[in-house]
This record gives sequence, C-alpha cells and structure tokens, in this order.
Amino acid sequence: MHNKIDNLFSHLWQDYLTITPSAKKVHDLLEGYEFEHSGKSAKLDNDHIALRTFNIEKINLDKLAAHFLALGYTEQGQYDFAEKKLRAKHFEHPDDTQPKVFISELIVEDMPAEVQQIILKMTDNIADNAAQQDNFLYSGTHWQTSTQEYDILVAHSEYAAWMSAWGFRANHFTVSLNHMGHFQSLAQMNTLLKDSGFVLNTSGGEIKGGPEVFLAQSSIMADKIEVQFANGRKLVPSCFYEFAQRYNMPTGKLYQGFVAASADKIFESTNS
Ligand code: OOG
Ligand code: NI
Repeated sequence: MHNKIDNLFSHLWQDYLTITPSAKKVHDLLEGYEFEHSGKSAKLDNDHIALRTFNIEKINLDKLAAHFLALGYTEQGQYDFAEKKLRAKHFEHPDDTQPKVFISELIVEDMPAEVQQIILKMTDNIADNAAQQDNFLYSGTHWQTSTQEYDILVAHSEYAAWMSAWGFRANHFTVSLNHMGHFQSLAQMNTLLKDSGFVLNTSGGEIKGGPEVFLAQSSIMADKIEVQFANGRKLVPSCFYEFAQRYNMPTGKLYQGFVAASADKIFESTNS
C-alpha cells in the first residue's frame, strides 16, 4: 500500500515540477539551508497536496477522491467557499506521516451561463470512466480551449480559468515546517523566501491562520508559464509552493485539518 502511495505522489511531484520551476528552486534552497544550519542532511516533508475539479458527475470531487480512498485514505473534513462557488473535502491516511489531500470542486451551475457553456464544452468529450484511469490525477487537460475562452473564465472565476489551462494535477505541494530543524516559525521561512526573490501571496496577510486555529500557512504566488491554447500561446499562472506549521490542540494531538478562512486565500495563489 505504501509503495502505491509513494508511486502516486512521485508521479504527481514529477508532473508538478515540469510546470513549476520555482518549486525545485525552493526545495533546493530549503534543503540546503537546513543542512547548513542543522548539520544534518534534510529531506523536506510534504504536509499536503491539493487537486481541483468541476462538480460534473464523471469527474467530480468524489471521483478524484476514490483514488485516495483505494489507498486507505478517509474523508475527514468539509469546507464551503460560497463566494468562489467552491466546496472541498480533505482526506487523511491512518499513517499520519503520509501527506494529507485537499480536493475542491467548482459548483458549475452557480456560474454565469457563458462560463457554464465553456466548461460543458471542455468536459463533454471526456469518457464516463476516464477518472478511473490510474494516471487520471496527473493527466492534465482533456480539452482544447482558446485564449478568448480563458479570458471569459478568468473574469468570473480564476479557479475555472486555472482548470482550463492545467486540468487534473497537483496545484501545490506543501513544506511541513514541523519537520524542519532550523526553522522555528513561518515568519522566519517567509523572510528567507522573500530575501531569495520569491513573491509571497499576501491575500489575507503573508501568514494565514496561526496558533489560535492550530494551523499557520503561507505560499508563494504561482509561476507563470506559456500555455499552448487552440489559437495561440498565452502566459498564465501554473502551480505554487505552500508552507505550513501545525500546532497541538488542547488534547495534545497535532491538528490535522484545514482552516476554511485560510484556504479561501491560499486558492488565490494562482490568481493572474
Ligand atoms: C487549494 C487551496 C486550499 C489549503 O492548504 O488551505 C489549500 C487550492 O488552491 O486548490 O490548499
Ligand atoms: Ni494547501
């Protein structure tokens, strides 16, 4: 089972790296920094990944989640983002050294008619059983959209536009600060990131949440990558890296959930 989980995350990671040049740079920077300052060779620990989709039956949140349920994960939390027309669930493995998974879906029927039309056209030709394929979670787009369609989507939903450009893949990995020797706080890590030229997502502040909600999070803005659309190329946001510090609850157990108010702002790391 663990080999299968490792194998899935390794595919997701490789796919993510191909469109997120900053991720490799951040990864090397933090591992190097840990080694220099704590003397031990350090391997970064991934707190969680996130996946996105549309609430269209054949490819909805539950279809993506099925891949993780088959690997022993269970559903642990539900979140609503009324303004962004999104809902989400998070999944955990009984072995809490395995990364958590955050999956969201856009509520398509709550979008304006022209947005719904574009999404239905994009997803119409996807086979009913496509989401069951082993590689579905890192299969990218299954459609061709134009830059005009992207522009219509982006005006109404950054999330829908991101999906049109990138499809099914991890949109971020997350460095777990709890597993690092040198860094004591997210603020300290953010300073290193900024000094190294990375741009933080400042929506809702550089640090979202904190000890009072048992989870502090920050992220850098997504890289911008040229995408081949049906009618030409366009530079659009791809994926980003997140940083998370978890705190013990009064029970003495480390909090494993997410925080809706913070997640709402983390989504904006792929805004154009
Ligand atoms: C997910 C945003 C939420 C978190 O850690 O709160 C999230 C997304 O951008 O798809 O990852
Ligand atoms: Ni996240």
